[in-house]
Amino acid sequence: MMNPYLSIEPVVQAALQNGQPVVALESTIISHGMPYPQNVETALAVEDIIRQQGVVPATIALIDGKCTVGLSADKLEYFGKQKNVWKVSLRDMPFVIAKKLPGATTVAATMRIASMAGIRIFVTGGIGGVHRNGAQTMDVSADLTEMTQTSVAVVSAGIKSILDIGLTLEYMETKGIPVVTVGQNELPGFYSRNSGYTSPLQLNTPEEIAVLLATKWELGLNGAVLIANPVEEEREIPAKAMEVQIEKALQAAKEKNIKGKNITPFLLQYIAENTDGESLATNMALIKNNAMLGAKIAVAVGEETLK
Ligand code: PSU
Ligand code: MN
Repeated sequence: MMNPYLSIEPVVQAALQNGQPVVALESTIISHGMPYPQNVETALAVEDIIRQQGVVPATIALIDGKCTVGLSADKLEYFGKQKNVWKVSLRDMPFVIAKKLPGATTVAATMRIASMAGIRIFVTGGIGGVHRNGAQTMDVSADLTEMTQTSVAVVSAGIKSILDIGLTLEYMETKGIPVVTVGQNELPGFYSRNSGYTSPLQLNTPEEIAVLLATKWELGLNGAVLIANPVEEEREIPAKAMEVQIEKALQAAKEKNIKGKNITPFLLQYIAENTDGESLATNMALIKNNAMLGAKIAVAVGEETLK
């Protein structure tokens, strides 16, 4: 029986039933990660890229007491424009559903709902992780704990250096979350192709990634795989230039005493506003780049399971 809190759009439902590839997408990135109207533009473009690969996109959000899998263009517009949308990670999920409030789902919440719906591939921009100073503040994103238990592949552009990348990698090693960089041996740093950290693993094709996913899950090793896809060279912002912006944003957050779930959206917005739209353009480009890769992985996973 289907979970009564789950509402799957008919196109997505049909694809899942027929074994066609489906890719999940998050909504926090729309409501809290980018400004309007670029957020909606990006959400629509990302879905189109996925469709062009013969894959069905399923953007996930909380609407009217349901975990909704697959959003219409109107709904995407709503989540991009509306100011009172909750940022929902696992902690706030039961509250927002019980109260039937509109909720944009983070990586953690989106992964859980994708898994409930039977979707194995999820495309985003960047994940949450261990914050700088995380050893003292204990600010560790629920994205990481969710990745330890939910078997969904997370396609990202790496880990943004608003976080402590080193501590985040240590946590993922402890918890058995493979981190795979595509086509290079250095972990990308979201806006930049470089992060200063060697990637734990490297694979070069969607087919190789599909085999890794199948192997992990067939071994009974539950949990996510983080796939790090470097942004295109023409679009990257060098790590050094970004670091200046990040330091400024962290200082502003400290002065304003921003904490908890508000810190990530605050930093993202601060950086976007202070880089003259350049970081936003990079952000849009890398999500599209990830959508293309995620769709190809979804196709390859489909072919792998037929073997
Ligand atoms: N990192 C990014 N871009 C984002 C986010 C993180 O580079 O948009 C969003 C994602 O939705 C992620 C969430 O799941 O922020 C993490 O929030 P927190 O650190 O509060 O767990
Ligand atoms: Mn946090």
